[in-house]
Amino acid sequence: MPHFLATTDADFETRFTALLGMKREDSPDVDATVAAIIADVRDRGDAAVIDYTAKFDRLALSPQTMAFSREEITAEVAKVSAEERAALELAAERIRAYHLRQMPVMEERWTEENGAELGWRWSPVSAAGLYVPGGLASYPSSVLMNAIPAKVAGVERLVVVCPTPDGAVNPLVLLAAELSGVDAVYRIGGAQAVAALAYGTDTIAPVDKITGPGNAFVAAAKRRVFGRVGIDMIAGPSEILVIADSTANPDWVAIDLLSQAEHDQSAQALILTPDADFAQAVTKAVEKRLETLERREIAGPSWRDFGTVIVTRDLAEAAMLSNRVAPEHLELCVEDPEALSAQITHAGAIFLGTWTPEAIGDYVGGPNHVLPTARSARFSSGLSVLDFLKRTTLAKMTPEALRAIGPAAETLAISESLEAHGLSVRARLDALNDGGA
Ligand code: HSO
Ligand code: ZN
Repeated sequence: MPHFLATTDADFETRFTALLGMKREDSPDVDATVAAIIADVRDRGDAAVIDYTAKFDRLALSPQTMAFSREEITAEVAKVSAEERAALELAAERIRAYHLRQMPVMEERWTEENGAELGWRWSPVSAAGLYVPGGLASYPSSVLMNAIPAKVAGVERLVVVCPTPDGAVNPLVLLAAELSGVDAVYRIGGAQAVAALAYGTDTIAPVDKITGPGNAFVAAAKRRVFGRVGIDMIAGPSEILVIADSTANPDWVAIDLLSQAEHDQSAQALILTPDADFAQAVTKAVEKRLETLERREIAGPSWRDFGTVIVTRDLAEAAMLSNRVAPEHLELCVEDPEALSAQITHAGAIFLGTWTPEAIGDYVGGPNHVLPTARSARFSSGLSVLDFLKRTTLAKMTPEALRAIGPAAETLAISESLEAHGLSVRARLDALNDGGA
């Protein structure tokens, strides 16, 4: 049974707070193992990567076969149906167009009255590595969502690592990599792949930023190499929160909830509505859909353990509670989604109106589907071109500008007992005074 709450219940606040603090993932402590793998890859490079791939993926590699060859990619990609190719191409085009609009003005500059010029400039990271899981969660759409923003940002070298247990390859992943302009795809995974990307081996040149989802080993490895390289985020199980009123279709809402529940037994789907009858109808529809859903063994446990139905006093209260959750995905299946959206302050992505199922955003909408989970939308955003750019600040003084603001710098330097700081300003001020400039 999902959790049922009503905001008029006497114990609502206690139960809602418990819900917010609920731990959904059992994250196994793999940190010691991961630390050893990373140390080994740093030490032995390719040889270590090859050994771990043989052990974990039952795949014999050599430095020459670590990356897919052009011929292998062509042969694999030819297996993709015309329909799937066209769908992936449409997705790629739309994601590219959206992320192009996201690009900031690359250089901003302005001049103060005293002549000082200030500003900043954006520049891309030189090389990025994208982790793509193997097996069940090897999503071609996620390749597009990670690789396209990197390319749009101007990343020069973009490589993919994707484990292929027993040699099993997903042709759609290779096609997605090709459509996004990825330079190389390595058939390695796990902590060893993350270590190879961060530190480099004879075969794999090191990158500056690693993005993409992965299992507990990958997450622990990303945490460990952070600092040496940048990382995107540590993603948790997916979440969806739907706010609906009686104008919504309970069956559509039900299947939207299940669309995230089917990702993972630890995924969470929440429905908030002021209409108790509608809440009942959605619950019924979920049960009905679960009877036949292919992934009912995943979606069912997710719905029963973490699914939540909350009846609110009104839509404003639903918006307020949703802000406390800060969901990864928020659907507003209400008559006036724009008005409700104005009340939303914390959400990874908002889907406005009954014609916008979250699945559109997962594939072809354009916005990124790599989004903050586990309430981290309170302080962070989904993946974007900005994740592959960094900002360099610019400052240019004139004699007049230095005269105007230099003395304050000198004063602060002296109060911080940093004599050379003060002197570097003073030397110039003195020269100005001597020269009468
Ligand atoms: N909803 C997932 C992404 C995804 N869905 C990939 C389908 N494929 C996390 O935002
Ligand atoms: Zn999804």
